[in-house]
Amino acid sequence: MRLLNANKEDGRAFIHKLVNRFQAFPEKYEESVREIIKEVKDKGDGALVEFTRKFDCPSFSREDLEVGLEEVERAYDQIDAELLKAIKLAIANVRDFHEKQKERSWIDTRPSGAVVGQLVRPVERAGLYVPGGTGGETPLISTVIMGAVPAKVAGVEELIMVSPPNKEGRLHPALLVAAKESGVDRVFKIGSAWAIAALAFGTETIPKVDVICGPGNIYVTLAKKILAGEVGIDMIAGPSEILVISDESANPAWLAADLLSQAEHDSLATAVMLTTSEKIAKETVKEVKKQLKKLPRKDIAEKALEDYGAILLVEDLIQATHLANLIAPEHLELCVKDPWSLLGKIKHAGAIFLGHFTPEAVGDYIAGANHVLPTMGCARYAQALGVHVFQKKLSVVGYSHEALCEEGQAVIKLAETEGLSAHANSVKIRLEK
Ligand code: HSO
Ligand code: ZN
Repeated sequence: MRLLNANKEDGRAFIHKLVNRFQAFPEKYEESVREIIKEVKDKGDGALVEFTRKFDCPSFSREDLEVGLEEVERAYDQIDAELLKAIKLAIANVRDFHEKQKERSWIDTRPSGAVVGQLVRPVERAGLYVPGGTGGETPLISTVIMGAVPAKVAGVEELIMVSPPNKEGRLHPALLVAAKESGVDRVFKIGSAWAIAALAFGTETIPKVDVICGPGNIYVTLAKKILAGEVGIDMIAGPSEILVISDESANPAWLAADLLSQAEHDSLATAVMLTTSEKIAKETVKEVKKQLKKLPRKDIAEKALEDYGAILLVEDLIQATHLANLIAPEHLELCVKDPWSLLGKIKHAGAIFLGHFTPEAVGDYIAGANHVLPTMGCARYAQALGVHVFQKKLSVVGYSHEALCEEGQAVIKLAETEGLSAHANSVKIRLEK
């Protein structure tokens, strides 16, 4: 892992690359994704079966598309009691956190007698994409929970989950249990760009949804980007990112573990630390090397650290917060003596983790905050997946005769100035005696 100085040439160049990381978003697969989308639009289920046979499970047929009730019941027998307990705790915490995000409808009456307000309504049907996880062997249980619970808290009537089957045409039992426990209504075994297209258009078997959420690989992400508008989407999510800010009070072994925890996600992941302490910087570099050797996903993590991994020395913690705001990381850990004193200075980050005993992994799994977060600098304007993705606001307006008398002239004036006399007439006609 490289050790740089944020105030020297190489450090500045690395920060520049980091700040502009959205530009590295690969668009080169766009043509093939567009072709996949067209196939699904034209051929429906037929295209889904064809793609799934070719890329996931050679013996797949149309009858295999939906997960049956017995399959879900069997899944409960296939996972251990401790895992079920962990799933239930995660769901309870995620539900508790997201309940607080719910917005209320409101209606106000003005002195004129006009009534204005907003109704908050859920979308009727939502789709949740859950990645396959290395051929179905590393099921992203937490991603099921992070997508499903906010949707159900929002009041979505029908929640559809999709995930690619393994070679035998199955989904991991832990995924099915997490789906059932989180309130998912129907589960389909399809993945990649064809799953997104199926949710966006609907097929003979797959219901068309209003909103699609959840992370995925580059094919999934490009399909969401192309179909956004046709269907609502949560965000364009890139590879995982962690930015750690540390001072001399931090523990290098813990810092290294946290950096590696995100590097192991993806060879395109970002794992960066800004530190005020040269001693901590050097020891963390050593620790990363040591811990990396023992990781089963060593190759992935190593590649990530090569491209987007660095430890940078900064002048002081104030400079660290300035740089963090510029980078707008998905995850920001404040591994410093007094994290609360830095919190007020953080303007842009997907999620913030306070102090030495809050590794990002607690947020990934159990704290209740959502782990689907804006990446690639989008935290400058975007936020975590949440209840808002599944709700919309409907404006409500009601005028009385008196209210229209009071404000109608202003409508007439504005409408006539815009050259829209029918608009003006619709008011005049009501004000005539
Ligand atoms: N850190 C990932 C989420 C995740 N971690 C899932 C473990 N499982 C992106 O925020
Ligand atoms: Zn993670």
